[in-house]
Amino acid sequence: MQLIGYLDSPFVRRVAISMQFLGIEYEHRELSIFRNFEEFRAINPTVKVPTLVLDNGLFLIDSTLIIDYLETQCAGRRLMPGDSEAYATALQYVGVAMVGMEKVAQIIYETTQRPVERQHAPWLERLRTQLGGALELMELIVAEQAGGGSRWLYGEQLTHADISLAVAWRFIQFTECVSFDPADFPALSSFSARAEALPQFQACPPTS
Ligand SMILES: N[C@@H](CCC(=O)N[C@@H](CS)C(=O)NCC(=O)O)C(=O)O
Repeated sequence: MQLIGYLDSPFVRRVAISMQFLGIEYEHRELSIFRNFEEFRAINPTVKVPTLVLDNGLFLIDSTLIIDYLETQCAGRRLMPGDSEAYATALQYVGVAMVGMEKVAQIIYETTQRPVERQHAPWLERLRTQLGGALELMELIVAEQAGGGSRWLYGEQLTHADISLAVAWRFIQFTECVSFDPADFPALSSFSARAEALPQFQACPPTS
């Protein structure tokens, strides 16, 4: 199996880290959606990362769908809480973290792919407001459900909620187009520091 995409994409990184936790081996292929557009297009005409190329040549896209495949078809277990109520909250937390990632990605595209004079300020303002909303929720989730970042959300084992929140915060914090003071997000900062110290996260450094 080949996972395509740089780990500077939080969507690629959440898949890579999940594969570490699930013990699934893969080849990592670093292709850029911009610099390697034509090469990428030959593999996957939609040019989206993450792309997972299966051994039979089929390719999968979208981190959540890829994770679904990996868990149900390869690992036989899921990085989700078993209890129904906890499962629902974990889905909500993953969703909030995914919006955080998505809004930063949209801000990056708006500010790096358009000439300055063509950038639409109200649209950027909207994206930043949505990102702020996601971040406030992320901080609240970790503060209330993970002891202010001193523990994981659902006990000893990390779930996709833990992985997504940590990956999203790392992405948001180190992206130049947005700036937030970590001091305003103490729970997320300490949660992220603990997650980033784990071998599964260390194996997937967000470099480009
Ligand atoms: N919902 C998708 C989002 C993936 C995504 O937007 N990836 C970005 C890179 S961070 C991408 O492929 N951008 C290229 C494009 O949209 O044209 C997922 O979870 O995989």
